[in-house]
Amino acid sequence: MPSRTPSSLQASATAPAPAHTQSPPASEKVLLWDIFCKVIDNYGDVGVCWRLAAQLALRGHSVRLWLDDKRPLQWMAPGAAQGGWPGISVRDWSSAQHAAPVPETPLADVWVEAFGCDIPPAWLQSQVDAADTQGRRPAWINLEYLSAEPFALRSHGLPSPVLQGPAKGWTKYFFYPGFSPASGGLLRRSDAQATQPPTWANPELAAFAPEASGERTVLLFSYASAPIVDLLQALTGTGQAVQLLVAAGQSAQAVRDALTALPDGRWAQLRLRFLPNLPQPVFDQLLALCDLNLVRGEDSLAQAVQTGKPCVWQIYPQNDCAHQPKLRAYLETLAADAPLCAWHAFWNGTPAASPAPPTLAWPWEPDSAWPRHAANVAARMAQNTDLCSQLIDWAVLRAAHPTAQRA
Ligand code: TRH
Repeated sequence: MPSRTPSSLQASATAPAPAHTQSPPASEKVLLWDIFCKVIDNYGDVGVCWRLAAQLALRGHSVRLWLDDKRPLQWMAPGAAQGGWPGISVRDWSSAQHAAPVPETPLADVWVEAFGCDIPPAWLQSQVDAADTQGRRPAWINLEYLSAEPFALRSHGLPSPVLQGPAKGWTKYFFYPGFSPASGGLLRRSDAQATQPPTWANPELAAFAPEASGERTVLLFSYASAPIVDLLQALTGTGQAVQLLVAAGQSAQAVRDALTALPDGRWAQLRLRFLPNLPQPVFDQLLALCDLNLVRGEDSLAQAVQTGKPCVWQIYPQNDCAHQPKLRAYLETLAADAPLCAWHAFWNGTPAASPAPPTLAWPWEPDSAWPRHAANVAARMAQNTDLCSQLIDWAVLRAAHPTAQRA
């Protein structure tokens, strides 16, 4: 099996500039990207694609982001759907589905199919015709879900021949995000202020700043299946003033249900603050400011891990527990210690988990190793080439050498 990264790319895989440095090398060729995203459920599909689009645009590239549901952008990236973000044009998936595109959609340099969404055939046919006319083919990437599992590393960068449809005979390539230097890497924070240290003085966060009395802040961004009552009880038993910032949606509903089910007053020393849906850059800053992040899905996990702050991941629950191997692979990659594994077993309802919450470790406890471990993991991630840079490197190489194989 050929090596994953052509030697010419390995040079670019050296340790990148510190995380969140957006300014590209002056020599970087800018490209036109089509990113296709079908929103399955929750927000991560849009979240990842928007983050990638924003990073590409910050580096001078042009992006057409094709979405079948733009609604999350109303709060995730206000103004984006109305063309408010330079370099990014948000397009209706349906406009590619029912008719060949109008001439203003010139052939892109790169196609990114997010999470195997399959490009609409009508649009694909017209773009294949354009490719045949122009004698060049876009670099075609299937951007997969983040995973630490071994199969993802084995599959990263491999070619996938197109066996049917308008592009029969073409080749697309798998890109797997990951935590390892041999993976596709992680997307960094996508805002232009990403180089600025986050602060509670941010106008959109100031209302949620902790009290000066040494209050700790925990962010809750979870699925409805999370053991919320056990969490609230555990938080009230730490002997530490805590404010729990509850993300909008499933988390907020689950907390409100818990409060209804249990007598008032039980949570007296716990400050509960319900958040609005925040713009993605603001949410990223919040992750960097909290003492403990309880995150879910993939994108908020990737961001939380890179903040260097302690975090616990609630993996997307699946009926056949297929998500458990993915969780185990993540914890192994982090070299998680027993308390962190216990937290994840409790928070994900892992069958072996004790029915009642174990004595949960808290990162603010004296001599806790958790903050140091989290900072070490973030430092490791910062040394990996980020996903956006890897995608650009490969697409630029492919544009210059159409037969270039990343395999
Ligand atoms: O919303 P999620 O659970 O999405 C997940 C992922 O898409 C996962 O791949 C998929 O398998 C599963 O759904 C079905 O969690 P995730 O991945 O963290 O995506 C949330 C996005 O929303 C992320 O980009 C952060 C962003 N966000 C904000 O911008 N503002 C907010 O206030 C909140 C709560 C989230």
